[in-house]
Amino acid sequence: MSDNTFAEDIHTGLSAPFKHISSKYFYDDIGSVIFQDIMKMPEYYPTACEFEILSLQGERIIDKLNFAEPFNIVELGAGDGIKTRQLLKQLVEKGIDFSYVPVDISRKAIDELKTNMLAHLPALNIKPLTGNYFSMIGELSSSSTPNLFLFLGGNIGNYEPKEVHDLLSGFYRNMKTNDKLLTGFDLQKNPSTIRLAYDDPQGITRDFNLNLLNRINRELGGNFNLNQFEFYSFYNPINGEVRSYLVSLAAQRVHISQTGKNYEFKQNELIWTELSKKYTLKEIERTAVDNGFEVMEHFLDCKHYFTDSLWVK
Ligand code: AVJ
Repeated sequence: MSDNTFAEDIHTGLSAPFKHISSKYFYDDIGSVIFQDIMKMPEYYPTACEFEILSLQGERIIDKLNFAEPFNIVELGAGDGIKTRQLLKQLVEKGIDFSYVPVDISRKAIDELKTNMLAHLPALNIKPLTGNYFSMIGELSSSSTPNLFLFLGGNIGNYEPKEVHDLLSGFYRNMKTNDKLLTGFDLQKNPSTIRLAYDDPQGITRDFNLNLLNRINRELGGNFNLNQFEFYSFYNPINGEVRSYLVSLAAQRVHISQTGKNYEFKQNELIWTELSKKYTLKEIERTAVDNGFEVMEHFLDCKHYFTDSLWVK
């Protein structure tokens, strides 16, 4: 991603009637470290839930695929790979013939992941790919080797309904018949549990959000005063949406040298930073069918907080 795109997106988002910054910009080097801290918080349950699912039910997931060997496990947006490693470990130990194919746009991320995976699983057959999800899926599907595509971590929760459709129908179009897709969805649950996960008492999630303004200051020559902004997040149990914001504490003007523009904030004006949608199993099933897939099975953690949902084309 070039700095240019970042500057353009920030300019567009801060010029809109309802200001917004895409949550994809959370993950610079500093934001990625803060996200690691979020995943370690007791309030942030999704990581532990998906870790449990992949550790305890890996074998059931693989049995359900009914794939002839060799096959590929293709991970779209692999992150640090710790959860996926739980699944892969079980396959390696059983001597199953498969390749692990992590796909990411960042070459650096994928190189680090490879080193890390091999340190823990030296016998793993790993074939990293860099590039765009759709073209990589298309390329992999042109061979007769069966593919399990992984889209884990509940990243789908950050997408608006239209974006969910574009993403999943794009996956579908590029997959071949009988290939499988395993997607992580965070489930609706006690609203207080969700609220705490996205507005923790230590303020780690607040810092994660404020880092967006810091990043603009660092990379685009902005002059945001971080003391003049506050974090606000709320969960709406009626539609399952967590929406997160930065609130301008005063009427203020911010200059960004890379865009060459000033941005005016009214007192209490919001910058929307993230959607984290929580699903019901019914909604997941409708989402699958609307995009051409058939649901094979939901793999839930013991608290029923999270599901890795297995679909087939
Ligand atoms: C990485 C998108 C799964 O929405 O739960 C964590 C990011 N945001 N706390 C999520 C996040 C605030 C996270 N995902």
